[in-house]
Amino acid sequence: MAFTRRQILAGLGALGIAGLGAGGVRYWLGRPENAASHDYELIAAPLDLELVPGHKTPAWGYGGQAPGLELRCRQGERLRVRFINKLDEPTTIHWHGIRLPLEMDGVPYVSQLPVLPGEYFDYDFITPDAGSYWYHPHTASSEQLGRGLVGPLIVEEREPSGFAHERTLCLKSWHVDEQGAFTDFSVPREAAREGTRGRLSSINGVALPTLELPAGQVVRLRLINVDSTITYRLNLPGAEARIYALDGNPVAPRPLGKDYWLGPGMRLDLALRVPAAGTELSLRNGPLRLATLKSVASAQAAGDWPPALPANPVAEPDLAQAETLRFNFEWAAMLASSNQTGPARYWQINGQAWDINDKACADRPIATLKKDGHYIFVLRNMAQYQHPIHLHGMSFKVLDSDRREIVPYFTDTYLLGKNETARIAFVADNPGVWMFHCHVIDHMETGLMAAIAVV
Ligand SMILES: [Cu+2]
Repeated sequence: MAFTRRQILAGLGALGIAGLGAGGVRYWLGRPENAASHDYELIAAPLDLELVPGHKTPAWGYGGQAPGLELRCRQGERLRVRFINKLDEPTTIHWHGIRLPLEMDGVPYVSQLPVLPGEYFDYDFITPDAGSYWYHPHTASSEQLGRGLVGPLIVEEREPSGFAHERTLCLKSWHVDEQGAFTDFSVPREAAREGTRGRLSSINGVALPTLELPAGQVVRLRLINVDSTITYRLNLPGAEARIYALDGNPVAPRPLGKDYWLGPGMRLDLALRVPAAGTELSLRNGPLRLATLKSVASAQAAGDWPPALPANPVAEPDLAQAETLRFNFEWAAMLASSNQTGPARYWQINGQAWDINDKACADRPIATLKKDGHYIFVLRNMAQYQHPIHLHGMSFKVLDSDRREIVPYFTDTYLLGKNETARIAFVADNPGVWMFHCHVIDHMETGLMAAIAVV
């Protein structure tokens, strides 16, 4: 793969961009009133946060906030982000769930060179699918995501969706102590198990927030799990709530039910009928409150449930002609003690552990698919820990599982439960070398990643 020469920040002057720094982000070409233009300038830089009252946390943010600025585009239109690295270390941006060309995928040494301190990179791609997505680095992930480099990317439907109100809720736990100081983002004994959890839970960077919602209205809640480890068991006791989309992709609306397990990287679009003014609901993770949703008086007439969202244009796999490939996700910690060189390897796929320090790993794809071929992947979890399995570049259809009832749906991340075997299928319609990995960052960084080539 040939890379364009890295551009240096000094070159920005010639483009007439001045005053970078304070504020951190703005549209850099402006947004003409009547034209479809989604152009951003996005800076990654250190950012002090007050996560614990009275204490500073030395976070890193996008656009002067953590989680980062909400980027918005419209389905079928072009998103352009001039990304400027003002950190002291290399980084990239990966656009989770967006089906885009490989050069825009943000994986260092696979789709681009790392963006060095002081440099910029222009991300420029069409967003083919509407829905809730997010962005984050694909370099030094446990620390970079851990310090706050995560942000929402919302792709609006081509036509108005029928939701008059919406809120984006980014769920993240912070690895901080009582003084707001960062603790270890990755602890080996946790990495070899469920992953290292942060202690301070938050929504949009605030612990236990109260969110005001308009009484009588149906509000679209875009819940995005930007956490590195935690699977949230989301529930809203006493609420009238319906699921409209999973991981960006619309489903036939159905009640939220008892709970929904949202693994790292996954998204849930929920419609909530906000109760009478003055009512409070608890958004919870299992029994733990994450936020209070408080109903406030609204002058608008009561809203009704919008129709189902239109399907995204994802190719339908033909199971009759599909080739089947098997992937075993294995716990390999017992092997780790005999391997004293290189990074810890606690996990592997089909006997192979990814080495995050080996730039050539992607030259040895675990599978090579034929462009436009139809494939069934059998995903088998050999361990007692869950793995949210994510594929870059293409969406896949979840077919079935030996552990639960599945209504087939398209996604980019499937939460593979303990000892579960599930089948997914897709058309390999995007050429490139695509990462295929667990989104528990500790698992990914200690072996649970592979490359899938489409040629
Ligand atoms: Cu995992």
